[in-house]
Amino acid sequence: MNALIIVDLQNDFLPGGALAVPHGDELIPIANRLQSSFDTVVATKDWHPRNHCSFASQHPGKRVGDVIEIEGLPQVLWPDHCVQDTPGSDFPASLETEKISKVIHKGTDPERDSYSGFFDNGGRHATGLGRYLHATGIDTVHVMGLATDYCVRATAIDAARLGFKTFLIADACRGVEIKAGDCQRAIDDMQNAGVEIEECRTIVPDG
Ligand code: VGL
Ligand code: ZN
Repeated sequence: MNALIIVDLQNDFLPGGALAVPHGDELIPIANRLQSSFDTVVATKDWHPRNHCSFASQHPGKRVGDVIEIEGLPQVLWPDHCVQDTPGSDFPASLETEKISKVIHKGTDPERDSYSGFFDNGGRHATGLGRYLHATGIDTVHVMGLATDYCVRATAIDAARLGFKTFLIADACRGVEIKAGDCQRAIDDMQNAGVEIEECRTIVPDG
């Protein structure tokens, strides 16, 4: 059984949002079109408290884009984004959500970030996504969403590590690309972790 994992397709990551990913809005019709090809559709939401440690605003003297250390891990500082229960953390209104059977909220602990939909960045706390997919009989996952070089990368790598046959739907992702080449490096990292790369047309041939 296969599942589509839609990563962080939320207003704040779309053009006009607090942490806009270029062309992120192009993924809405793509997600709508892909969903009917899957047994199960799940989505992750970046879901931060107002005082989240990944926000530059919480670190006096630091700026967006600075990298600090949190619990021994490098942490990029972001603008405030995807604050729980704000419009920025909602799915866009035009995203079809009826088929989404589970929404996993991540990044909820103020003290640690969670790029992956499966675990926090230290790998210490599971979100419940792995357990849910196993309980649903899923052995294969296809990952799409935002952003290629952060949460998509981490989610796909963890899925492969957990033993799911894992595909990245490469043209159904968009990246932040702070540094030129970040998206390609992320794709290389995913491939090295055992993730297979595919494109939408292998799933919806005339889409
Ligand atoms: C993300 C940066 C900060 C993502 C989330 O969804 O890729 N990126 N929080
Ligand atoms: Zn975040």
